Amino acid sequence: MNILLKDLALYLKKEKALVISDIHLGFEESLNKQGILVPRFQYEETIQRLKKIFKDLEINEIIVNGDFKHEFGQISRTEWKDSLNMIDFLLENCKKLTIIKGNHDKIIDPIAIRRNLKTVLGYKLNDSYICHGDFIPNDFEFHEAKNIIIGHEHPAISLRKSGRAETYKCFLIGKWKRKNLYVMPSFNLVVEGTNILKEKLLSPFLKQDLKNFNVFIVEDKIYDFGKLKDI
Ligand SMILES: [Mn+2]
Repeated sequence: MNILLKDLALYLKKEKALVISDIHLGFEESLNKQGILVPRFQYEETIQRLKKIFKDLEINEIIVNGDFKHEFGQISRTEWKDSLNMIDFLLENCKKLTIIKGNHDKIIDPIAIRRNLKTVLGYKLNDSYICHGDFIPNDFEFHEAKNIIIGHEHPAISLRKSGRAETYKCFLIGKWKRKNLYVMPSFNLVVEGTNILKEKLLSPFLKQDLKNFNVFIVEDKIYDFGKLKDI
């Protein structure tokens, strides 16, 4: 198996490529603006969590699979600072960095240009194609790929544990047409995500019966929870 689930990231062994998705930098600031008082730990916690992942792997390239930052319409001062610092940190840990545009990244280009990076809508690595998942691509490379890796959905699953419901970030792995589909959890450490057992899903890749999808919960390690229909 070439694809390894590593904490909230996905690692392509042969290519030594690490994929992370949906960091949503600036999320706490946007909550603050709506009057929700949360302290701001996101940037530092994201760096620490990434460091742990980097420690165990040999990484040639990193792919940020969309929604690098949160705000749609503007770049706040915190976002400028955090985004540039985060890009620099990622560049220190790989030889090549690719930023895929998500639906929250309408104005990521001014930030990327500062570091001479181009943004793309999809990225092919041998038989895997990485795209955000807010739309279904239609290019040759997408159709050729055997594995599709998406983010966007922020899958999480709510389970009862001694009477209380706890929500966990998770990977979903199943089929889309004849391809293998990998749905990654978000790297937004402020919130868990969308409870796939209850909430309506967004991605056009997931407008299908998901009962045969496998669920992998991310906790201190990755737990194989079997098929969604059995949970
Ligand atoms: Mn998204």
